[in-house]
Amino acid sequence: MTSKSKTLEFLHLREPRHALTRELYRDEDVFQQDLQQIWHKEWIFAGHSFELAKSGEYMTLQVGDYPVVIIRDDKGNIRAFHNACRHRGSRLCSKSKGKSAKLVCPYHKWTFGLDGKLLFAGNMGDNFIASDHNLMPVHCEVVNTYIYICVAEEAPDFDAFRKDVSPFIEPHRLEDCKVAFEADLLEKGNWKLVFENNRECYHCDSNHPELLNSFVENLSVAGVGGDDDPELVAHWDKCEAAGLPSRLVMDEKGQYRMTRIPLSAKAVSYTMSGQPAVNHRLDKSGVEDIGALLYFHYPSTWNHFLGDYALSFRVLPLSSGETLVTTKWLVHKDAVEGVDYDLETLTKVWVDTNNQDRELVEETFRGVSSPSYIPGPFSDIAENGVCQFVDWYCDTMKAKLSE
Ligand code: 3BY
Ligand code: FES
Ligand code: FE
Repeated sequence: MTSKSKTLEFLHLREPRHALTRELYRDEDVFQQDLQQIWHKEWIFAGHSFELAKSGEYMTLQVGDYPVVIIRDDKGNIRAFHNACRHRGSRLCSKSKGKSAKLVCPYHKWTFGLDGKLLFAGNMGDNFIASDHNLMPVHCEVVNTYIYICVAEEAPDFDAFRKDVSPFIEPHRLEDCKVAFEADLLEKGNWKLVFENNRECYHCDSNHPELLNSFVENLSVAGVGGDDDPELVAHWDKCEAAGLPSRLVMDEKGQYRMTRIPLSAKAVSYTMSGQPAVNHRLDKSGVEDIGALLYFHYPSTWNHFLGDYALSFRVLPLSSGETLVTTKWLVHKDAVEGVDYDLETLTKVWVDTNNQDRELVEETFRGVSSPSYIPGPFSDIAENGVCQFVDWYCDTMKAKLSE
């Protein structure tokens, strides 16, 4: 049986409104299909344009089998390339971030311009045509500082997402931000468990004491809709009157969603006290308690925007049982550490929350790895979000595997 048909068979064995089966988390063919059908085809969040402020600044990441480098060129454009030399394939950049006037391969010094052109290749003789060996571009789009890349030859449409997400992020003025703190977490679990865990707060009461100082689970937010929740509708109305798009927007295919939720009474930020961590607001709405704007885009990112800071999360699968989660704490670029904010106060809640979530993911990965594991049912009340993610995954995979 091919790896495709084997994966399709596993997908058909999933019962509606139930967790995924052991094989869908553990099987190596399924993982290869996750890469080929999703990670190698979809738009993947890489990082923020303000991290590449000057020309020559670059960042690297690994999207499944593909090493990618993203760089700001001499004209100020952000470009992405396959991070593999056109000579014998060495990675050009091995650091996760850096700055370089040109991309010089460490192996035999082939040298590429920031536009990907091969500028120098020693000892290649007269018949060598340099322009046949430029770097291979990777699709790259930037929306309100969010750099998305797609390693497929043909990328899916990006415009619908751009049109939907941009009005939500715009008032938070991310282009005026900097990364105040960044943390990589290597989670020993399948990437789908990481996103499933993020899409429900059924686990919050018993696991996230720090987060619950400010975060209130709003059950209608997790799934779709929310129009029937008077508190949520009142929050949307208040924020929209102040110029902040807030009403839930869900992609028709379920790949992305934006919505703004209220925080608990008196809390205006994710801090232990509920008070702002940064003495410099991002938005100009004039409303103090705007709550949190949430946006996710499958399979690679979820995000929170508060009045005083924002958080971006990036998920990358390293193997069937290992996932890299990178969190960035974004503050206004003029906010000074030690004066306008204190790192411990800023990062405490989500450093703790991330660690707690990592442990939940790892324990679940251990449990679902048992041959005795039988997928249990989702709660109709508290697990509509996680069911929405799992349905998106199964529907997307089935559609692509049957193409
Ligand atoms: O995974 C979590 O704990 C987060 C908290 C906020 C949204 N999500 C449920
Ligand atoms: Fe890059 Fe040889 S592999 S110069
Ligand atoms: Fe959690």
